[in-house]
Amino acid sequence: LGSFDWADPFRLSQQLSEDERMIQSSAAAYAEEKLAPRVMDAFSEETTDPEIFREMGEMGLLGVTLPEEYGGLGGSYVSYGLVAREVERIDSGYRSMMSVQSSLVMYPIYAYGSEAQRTKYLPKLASGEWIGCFGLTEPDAGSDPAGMKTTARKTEGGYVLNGAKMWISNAPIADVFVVWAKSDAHDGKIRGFVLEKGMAGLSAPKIGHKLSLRASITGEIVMKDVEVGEEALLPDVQGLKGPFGCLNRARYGISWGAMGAAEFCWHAARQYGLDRKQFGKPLAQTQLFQKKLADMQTEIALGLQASLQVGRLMDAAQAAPEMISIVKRNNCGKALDIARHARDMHGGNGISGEFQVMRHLMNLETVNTYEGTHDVHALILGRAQTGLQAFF
Ligand code: TGC
Ligand code: FAD
Repeated sequence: LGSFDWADPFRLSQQLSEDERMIQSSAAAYAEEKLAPRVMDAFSEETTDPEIFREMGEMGLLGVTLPEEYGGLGGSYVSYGLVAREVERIDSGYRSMMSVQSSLVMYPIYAYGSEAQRTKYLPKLASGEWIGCFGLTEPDAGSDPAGMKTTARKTEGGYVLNGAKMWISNAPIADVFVVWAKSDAHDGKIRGFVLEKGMAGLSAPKIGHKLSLRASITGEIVMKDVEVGEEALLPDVQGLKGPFGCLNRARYGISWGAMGAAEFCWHAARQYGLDRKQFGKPLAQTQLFQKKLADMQTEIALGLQASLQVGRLMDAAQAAPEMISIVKRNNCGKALDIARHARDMHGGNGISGEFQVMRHLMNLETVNTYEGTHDVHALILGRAQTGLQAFF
């Protein structure tokens, strides 16, 4: 019979390649050495250090799956997931910064862009010299992005964009803006455009007073008659499948990331229960405490295995979006429950920033909502098994 490692019940690490283990351990070392010491102040003061993009770029953590010729690592989707897990073990906001840059900005430029767009943008985004953001959501179009109002009007030499995007990660510090708009030149179909900081009529005010994801800056994107040339259009995609192709990748990464945050909370609760005595014995020696730890261990072990399998299928080009909905929905929902229990298991200390579990809990409220809410993914899965759409 084999031995049991309580922290890695199904021996996930044995299921990884040598390259994947190396990427994971360098992401873990970076996150522990550079991100962990900053996060408490960044969260409490609601500040985002743009230098983090440069550091992540130097470590090869931006665009992990893209080819080396564009600054990527040529790594597997499993590697990308492992990076998300290690970064989010520290903070969901830091993982957001990384995953928006990699999956929502670099990926569409790589997959849908011209060669000129790839060579202009990808190396600088991979190094973190440029910061990117992705504008899909609008004040009146969140779960239903088809209802967007942003327009691209054809002119002689290009397009004029008008509209507003809401809740956009990285926007106030972004150099590169991938935005989605309905184009009159393409029968009102949704098209992607790459805008740059400093364009006349383009602004990105910060959204303040967030109670979640405070270490990751969020903003609006306001476009008032922003004139762009033909070269700003992403030529190779039209319709909602453009933004969704990016979201598939980001949602998959989030499924790993949320498990990283959950693992932090689980380990913290376990340690707290071993250290803290009440009624003459460690809290960890009570049945209720152990039941909660067993539930956490089980959900995390199952969630990680599921993400690993979806990642392997992505690497084999066999993953379906519905598989990604299962792991995004399950892992975010379970991570939120785990963080809530870990907060409770820390008693009064659980509300202190020092113990960090409540920060994860607050962050996971966003992670459960963005990239398709928990319920929206249920409707995607309901449609896939009944053939009946229940969105409207
Ligand atoms: P529907 O009719 O289902 O589809 C319209 C077209 O899109 C295609 N499509 C997909 N293609 C690739 N991958 C997917 N996952 C796809 N899902 C749909 C579909 O084939 C169709 O193509 P075509 O060629 O036939 O036109 O569209 P619908 O309007 O009924 O959509 C409903 C719904 C709910 C599934 C969808 O709109 C949805 O998923 N809503 C959630 C919106 C969302 O996730 N927003 C995320 C914004 S970005 C963000 O949150 C970033 S935070 C990142 C961070 O900080 O980490
Ligand atoms: P709504 O769509 O209004 O949903 C409100 C509630 O109604 C939810 O509970 C939802 O599940 C429910 N609901 C909606 N439709 C149905 C239905 N048909 N049936 C039953 N229930 C339904 N977007 C970007 O484009 N880029 C980003 O970088 C980005 N970053 C973000 C960062 C943060 C911190 C946050 C909070 C959000 C970010 N988002 C981003 C936006 C995010 O994707 C949306 O908030 C999310 O898609 C939900 O849209 P909404 O907020 O408009 O909520």
